[in-house]
Amino acid sequence: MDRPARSFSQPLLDRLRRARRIAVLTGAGISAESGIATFRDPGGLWSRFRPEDLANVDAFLRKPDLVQRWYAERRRIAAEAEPNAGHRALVDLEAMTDDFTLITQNVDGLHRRAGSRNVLELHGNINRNYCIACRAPAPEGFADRLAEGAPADCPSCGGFIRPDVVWFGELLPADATEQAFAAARRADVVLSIGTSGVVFPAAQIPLTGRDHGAYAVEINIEPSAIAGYMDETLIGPAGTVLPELLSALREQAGEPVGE
Ligand code: BJW
Ligand code: ZN
Repeated sequence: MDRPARSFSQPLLDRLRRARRIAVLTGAGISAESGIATFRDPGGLWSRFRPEDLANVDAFLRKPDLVQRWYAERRRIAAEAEPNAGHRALVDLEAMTDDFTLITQNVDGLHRRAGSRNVLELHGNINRNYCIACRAPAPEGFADRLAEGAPADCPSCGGFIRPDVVWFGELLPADATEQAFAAARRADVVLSIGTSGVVFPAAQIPLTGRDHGAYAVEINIEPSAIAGYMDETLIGPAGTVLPELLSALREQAGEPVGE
């Protein structure tokens, strides 16, 4: 027998239906159902690798080949993955909203592949690489050459090529960060989806939204570090909860909200 549909609170449905401006922060959890490992969950990337060994510039300078191989493997996994129902529900939500900003910490590119348009990538994208010496973008096909064991140095200056991602202690891209906080400040509703909420400044984005009057909602399989600051936490996989939320919204569409 089918499971009864989840019911959502009336304040949540009303605030979403009325919302002209929505800001969404996503983390690794939204891609989990596409088969991409999260960082901090059991069996996640950091149960096998310590962040300090791979996700900072010193580790890279010590062992560029090891770090590049780790990213090449993750690039392959991301390329083979498909966006899931959670990514797709956010595409639908964007189409229903005048001013919609999707802020992601993910580097896998799945939101854009799903069809989301206004996407801000706070921590970069593993499909891009650049030279740490001359900052030139790596040539097309660099990743394939790397996977074949070819030299992975910059063709212009011989410098190390690194993935275009943000490691600990590095600044986030200024434009994207500014736009993300601005979107949170003007949002009527802010969603925080599939993130542990422990990495800053990203974790501050939903909190900023709430401080500026947005209705703040978390979607996660368990309460995150910032759950206590949210108006609601919806417990469940994003690939299930988001489509259910969209269906509930559509069901209510056309009914008076009593504004
Ligand atoms: C599901 C699900 C399903 C599972 N459905 N949900 C002390 C206090 C405050 C800040 C700092 C501090 N000391 C240092 C800092 C700053 C530091 C920081 O925040 N550190 C904290 C960890 C302590 N931040 C930085 O360094 C940032 N830069 C910065 O601050 O610049 C200024 C500065 C400059 C110089 C010196 C000091 C400051 C940069 C942060 C860069 C983060 N980079 C990484 C790696 C990116 C590249 C790569 O991918 O390899 O970004 S780290 C990693 O964490 C990655 C992620 O984007 C990020 C967040 O992780 P996320 O997405 O939340 O994943 P998980 O695994 O943690 O959580 C998954 C969640 O999904 C869980 O909650 C699950 O329950 C859930 N889930 N399945 C729904 N199906
Ligand atoms: Zn170079």
